[in-house]
Amino acid sequence: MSLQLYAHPFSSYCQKALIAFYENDTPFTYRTLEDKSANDELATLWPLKRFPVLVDEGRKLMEASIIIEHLANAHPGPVQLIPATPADALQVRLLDRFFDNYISTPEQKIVFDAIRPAESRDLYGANEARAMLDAAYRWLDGQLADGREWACGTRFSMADCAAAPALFYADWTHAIAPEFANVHAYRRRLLARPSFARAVDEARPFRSYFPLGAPHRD
Ligand SMILES: N[C@@H](CCC(=O)N[C@@H](CS)C(=O)NCC(=O)O)C(=O)O
Repeated sequence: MSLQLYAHPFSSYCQKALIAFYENDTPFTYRTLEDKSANDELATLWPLKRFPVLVDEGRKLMEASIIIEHLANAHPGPVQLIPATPADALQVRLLDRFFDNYISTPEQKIVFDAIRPAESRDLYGANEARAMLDAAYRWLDGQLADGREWACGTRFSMADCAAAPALFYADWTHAIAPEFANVHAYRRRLLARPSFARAVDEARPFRSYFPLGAPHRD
């Protein structure tokens, strides 16, 4: 039985997992959540109804990072997204948490706040999220100042899978200030990586879904 990935092309966390599949040309069946049947199955598989979800021979794997770790363990390919050395793997997992918790989470907070009814908006929380993004951009810019190509050095890793869609949508939502030139350059490198370029292309037909209005650029 093939790997079944329940995912939507426009979802940032799905893109994070898809990058891992594309990096290693790992075959899978794409259960796109554009289809009602896949949506109905997802609700049964994972009552929290968050995606992506992977099913591998009946085993359910939720959370994009867990899916990537599972691929590395059970379906390894030539691109090793989790380093073999424990200390290096820990650094990758730290940066993976950074992109999820301090870039994607505040980015989604701003987007979800904007689509609430006006009387239920949380201006204080949205402003906190913007401040978190600015602090995260600044920290990341400092990390990248040593000229490293990818989040953890010379090798593309799970941290970059997390970074690519996180920075893509975060810049649309709360622009990365021009002063953070290292972050802008890193975002451009991520966009040029074939695995992420493919995910971005697959998501193009769905740009009208972006609640704040997608800009006319990547
Ligand atoms: N922590 C989860 C987050 C997954 C997540 O939030 N996915 C979004 C799409 S990017 C989702 O399921 N949204 C559906 C909803 O909010 O109802 C992960 O790392 O996979």
